[in-house]
Amino acid sequence: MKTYVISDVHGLGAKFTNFLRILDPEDIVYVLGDVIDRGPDGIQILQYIMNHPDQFKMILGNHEHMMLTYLEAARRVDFEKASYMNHEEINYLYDRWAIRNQGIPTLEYYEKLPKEQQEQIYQFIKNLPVAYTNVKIKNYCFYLVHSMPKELKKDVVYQQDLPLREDLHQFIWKRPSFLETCHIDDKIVISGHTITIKYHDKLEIYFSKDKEGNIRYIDIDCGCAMNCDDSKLACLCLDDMSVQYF
Ligand SMILES: [Mn+2]
Repeated sequence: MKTYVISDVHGLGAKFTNFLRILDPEDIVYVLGDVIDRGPDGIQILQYIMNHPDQFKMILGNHEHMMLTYLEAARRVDFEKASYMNHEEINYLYDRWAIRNQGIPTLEYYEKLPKEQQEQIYQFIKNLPVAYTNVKIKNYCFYLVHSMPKELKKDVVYQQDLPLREDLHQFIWKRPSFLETCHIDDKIVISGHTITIKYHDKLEIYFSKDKEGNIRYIDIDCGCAMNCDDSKLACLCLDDMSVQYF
C-alpha cells in the first residue's frame, strides 16, 4: 500500500487517467484541491474522486470554493425569487469564478447533469475539509493543504471549523511570501495552488529545506493546465518521496 499526493488537476482528464494507471486498489491518494476549472473534464474527475471514497481523500481548493459560493447564491435566488441584490451578488460571483478563473467548462457541464448528481456534487464540495494536519507515514508527519497551513489542534480541519473568513482565505487562497512562515512544528507541509516556477525555474516539484537539510515544505503544483509543453500533473509518493509526472 502506498500513499500519494496530487494537486491542481484543473480539468485535465487525460493526465488524471494516466495517473490512475499507477494505482493499486489499496493505495491512498490525497488530492489537494483545484480539481475543476481551466480544462474541460473537472466535473468528471470530481465525480470519480467522489465515487472512490476509500481510495481518494480530497481537500478544498479555492476553485471548488468559488463554485460553492456561486451555487449557494444561485440556490438562494431560486428560493427567494430573486431580488435586485441577489442578482448583484450572483453576477459578482459568476464573474469571479466563471469568467476570471475559467470556471465556464465546469459550470456548463454541471448544469447539464441530472438534479440528483448536481446535489451530490454540491454536498461533496460543501463538506470537503481544508487540511489534513497530521498524516503519519513511516517516520514523517505531513500537513496537507491547498495553499497555506495554519497551526490548529485538529487532525482534519473542516470549513465549518473556520468561522473567520481570513482563516479560510489562508488555507485556500494565500501564497506564502516566505516559506519559513509555513513551517509547522516538525511537520512537512505539502501544498499546491502556487505553480512551482515561483520557487525555481522549472515545472517540477519544489522541496524547501531548512538549514539542517530537513525538508519542511513541498509545492507540488507543476502547472497541469498551463498551455505549455512542460506543464504536468505531479504525483508525490509519501512512502519514499519519489516523484512521477503525467
Ligand atoms: Mn488554487
